[in-house]
Amino acid sequence: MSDSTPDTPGAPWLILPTYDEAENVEAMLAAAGEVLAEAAPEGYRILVVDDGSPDGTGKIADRLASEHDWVRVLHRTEKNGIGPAYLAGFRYALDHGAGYVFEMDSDFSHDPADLARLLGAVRSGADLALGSRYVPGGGVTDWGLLRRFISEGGSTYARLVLGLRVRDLTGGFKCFRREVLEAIHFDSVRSRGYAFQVELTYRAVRAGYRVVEVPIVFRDRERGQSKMSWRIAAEAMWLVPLLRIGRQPPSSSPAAVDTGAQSARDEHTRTA
Ligand SMILES: Nc1nc2c(ncn2[C@@H]2O[C@H](COP(=O)(O)OP(=O)(O)OP(=O)(O)O)[C@@H](O)[C@H]2O)c(=O)[nH]1
Ligand SMILES: [Mg+2]
Repeated sequence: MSDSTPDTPGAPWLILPTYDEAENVEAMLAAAGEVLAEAAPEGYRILVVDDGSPDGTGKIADRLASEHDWVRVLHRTEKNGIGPAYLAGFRYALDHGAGYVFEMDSDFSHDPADLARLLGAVRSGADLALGSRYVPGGGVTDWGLLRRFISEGGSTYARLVLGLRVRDLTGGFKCFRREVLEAIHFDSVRSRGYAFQVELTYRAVRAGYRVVEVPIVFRDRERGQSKMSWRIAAEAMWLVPLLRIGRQPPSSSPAAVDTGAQSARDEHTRTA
């Protein structure tokens, strides 16, 4: 592994959680690496966080890390949910000087080309840019009615319960400015699945950070197995109201809050 290569302070780090993504991981790294090389020529890193995938995803990632100095791998011993995997990845990236941190699925549901637009939104003033399916210009392809209902219904439910104006709360394609993650107490984050995405965005808004939605089109995975389950959806149902009643550390600095659902293309800014 090329851990010896110094990390550029302030660089963007993309965290890719993987569980049984042997069919996707190499192409994913190549595609995302190409986009980041252009968007951040001064330096970038991609960190694969693998939970001991039985299909050998971690070994493929290790080989890629030995070939490219911008690839890093964090191995965890057991499948523990996407939330804990991301938190471990965030910690690693912050410890290595990341200035921006991305979340993205490793199954091509999120288009790596959109990394550039998310980074652009944060560089031009957002604290957290969300890839959003539910603002004009965004959407989903390939989904049946039931899956649409669960996703959009879940976002609407969380939006109403939490009193936010963000349209896509359950999506997992994001770019954080470093400071946003530093303000979140990782130890007190309890959710693992979709609720994890809701919880992080909620905390960012509560802490006074500016959240912007960038339209994206979400595609179904073509390779590998889905890990979405009813248990993950059910977790979101009961955890979201708990977030609202404040069983978490209070936000630190209530600055000007922009909770407005907004596409990066919109010129105007709505403030709460
Ligand atoms: N490290 C780690 N990664 C996970 C875990 N669960 C899911 N992932 C990864 O997180 C990303 C999103 O998970 P998906 O399986 O695509 O789940 P989903 O997006 O909810 O479901 P589909 O889109 O239907 O496939 C993928 O890159 C997975 O490999 C986990 O427990 N640990
Ligand atoms: Mg997926």
